[in-house]
Amino acid sequence: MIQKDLRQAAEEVLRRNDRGTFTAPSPRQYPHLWLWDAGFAALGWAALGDYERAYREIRAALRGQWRNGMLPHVVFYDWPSAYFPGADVWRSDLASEAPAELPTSGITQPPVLAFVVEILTRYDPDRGRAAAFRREAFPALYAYHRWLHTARDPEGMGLSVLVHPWESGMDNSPLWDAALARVPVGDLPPYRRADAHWVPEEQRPRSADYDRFLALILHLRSHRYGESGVQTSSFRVYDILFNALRYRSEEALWTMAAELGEPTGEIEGWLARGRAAFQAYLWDPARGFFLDWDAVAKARIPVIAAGGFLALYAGLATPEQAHEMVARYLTNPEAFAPDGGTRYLVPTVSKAEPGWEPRRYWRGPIWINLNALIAHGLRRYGFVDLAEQIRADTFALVARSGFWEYYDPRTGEGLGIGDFTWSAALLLAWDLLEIPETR
Ligand code: 9WN
Repeated sequence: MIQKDLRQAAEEVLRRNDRGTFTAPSPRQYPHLWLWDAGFAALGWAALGDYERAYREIRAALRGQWRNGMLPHVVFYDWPSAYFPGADVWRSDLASEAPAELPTSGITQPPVLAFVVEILTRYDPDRGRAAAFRREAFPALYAYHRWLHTARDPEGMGLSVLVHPWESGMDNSPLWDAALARVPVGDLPPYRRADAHWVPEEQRPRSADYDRFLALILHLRSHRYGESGVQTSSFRVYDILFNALRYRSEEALWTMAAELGEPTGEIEGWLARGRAAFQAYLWDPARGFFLDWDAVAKARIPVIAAGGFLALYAGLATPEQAHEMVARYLTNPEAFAPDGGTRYLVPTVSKAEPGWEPRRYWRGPIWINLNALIAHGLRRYGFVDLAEQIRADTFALVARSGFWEYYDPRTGEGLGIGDFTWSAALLLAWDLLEIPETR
């Protein structure tokens, strides 16, 4: 149960960030629609009982869909703004597949929408409305996943490749350090970051990262966001978090297809290939952990990051693998567990990583979306007490500091931007993320 005052405070954040059509992750720092944020926001609205508003959030995300099926990571509602890189940098109008009237980015983000829609329509007490919304959203979700398996699986791996760190949602994770170092920066046009206006610079990515973020956009843009840009990108990785959420979404897509009387065969093929790929390419037996794969270096990325635990949320680890990951890393004070220095679960990166920085964005701090997904994954494998500890830590962080974008795992101090939408939404919707089989 969530305390009444926390619930009220979370609701206030959602209402303040509500722009009508969509919920801004933060009206100051991120004034447009972001793809996975929209999924989490929709869950928050549902937890408040406002399913109409939740469906409107999903519709707003789907309205940005490209004709090839891609769901862009930003839909520039309320453009212009001070956000960098804005619609004028992305120039989706150069791509023939982009929506004509609505500027968007040209890359995607973790595919959460299909499982979010399945959850929303499972809990909506108005069964007629739920069935109608499933029917409405299904074709767009299906087209998106087909794109993830075609345009984004050029090597036939059974996994989707990412061509920009922003597609992972974990922008400057140490996971990307080596791969980003190889990205040629070339002659960049002069630009001004807007992200360090509201947030101290030392909590954000470094300038060298931003140069590469921009260089990668300009590369993809010069290919009009077509497949040739994907194939020639100097940054190509297969990420656990992204592909685990894709798998979880495809399970949900399968459930919805079966109920709607749609064919399920293609989805079953996606699931089988995804499951096999996790074992064939991503499990590292020596380290006892799932590791990302760098398609340019043709090697595993030897960084232990919290995203690895999302294999549990998707049910993609064997029970033995789950036990090894938990014993060697999650409950190990030298890796993720509290050690006196850190006091809360789950830092984004193992403390043993040389790239660990407890206050800088995706390099160490705690994020509430990862905590919620990790906790429900642990429940799926029977680690009920550990799941409860993560839940208690997360609620303690919010009770101590409020709804921040991320938190210092040593002190619990809130970092990044305040009144952050998904931190509020997922506190409300924590239980909605539960995997049906673990109930
Ligand atoms: C770039 C909106 C987004 C989140 C990402 C987070 C951050 C953007 C940025 O904010 O990324 O997409 O400008 O830093 O890393 O996960 O979706 O909240």
